[in-house]
Amino acid sequence: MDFYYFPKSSSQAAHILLHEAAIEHRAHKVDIFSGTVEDGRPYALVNPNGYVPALVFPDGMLLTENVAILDWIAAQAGLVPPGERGRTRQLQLLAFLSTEVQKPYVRSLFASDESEKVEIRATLVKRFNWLGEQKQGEYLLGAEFCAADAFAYGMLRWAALDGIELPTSLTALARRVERRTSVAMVLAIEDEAPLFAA
Ligand SMILES: N[C@@H](CCC(=O)N[C@@H](CS)C(=O)NCC(=O)O)C(=O)O
Repeated sequence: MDFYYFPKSSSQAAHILLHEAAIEHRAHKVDIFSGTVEDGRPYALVNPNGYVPALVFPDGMLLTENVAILDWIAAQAGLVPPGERGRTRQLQLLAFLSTEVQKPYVRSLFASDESEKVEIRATLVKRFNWLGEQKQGEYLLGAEFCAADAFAYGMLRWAALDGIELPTSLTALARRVERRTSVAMVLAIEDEAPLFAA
């Protein structure tokens, strides 16, 4: 299976989960600004929509969208919270992170005026506070690491690097997630440093 990513982007969660689930894959770095894969191929030939992450299965099927990719990897490796509504609850948080955190965050980077930027950042503080209130144990959805933790970790890195105020429950979560071997492996591949280590 082929996995396409861009360092420091939202594709980091899928990258972490592929390692967490020990799913064999070839990781291809994409320059999302020039639209080129590191081997020189135009990325549009892989994903016509141009964004990462993307997974290409051995039969050629292209899977895009963080929520779908993370849900698929989670199902392969049991990274789904237990209980009748465990998967649904995880999908709720994945969709929240995708639409209520990631998208507004990216919009804030390209906001044309300062007041719009300030407004989006204030909304993000509220979103992170809500996420912090959802935390049910050492991880977001209980005692075990799940796919939502990987996505949350990537978003918490963005927030921390950008000085967005985070509740202590989430900095504790990020510190715990950062101690996982899968995270250390992906940070090394993506040439990034740990941010939350105690
Ligand atoms: N709808 C996609 C969006 C993913 C996304 O926004 N990826 C960003 C990196 S964080 C990207 O590749 N942007 C480049 C582009 O849109 O051309 C998803 O939810 O997975």
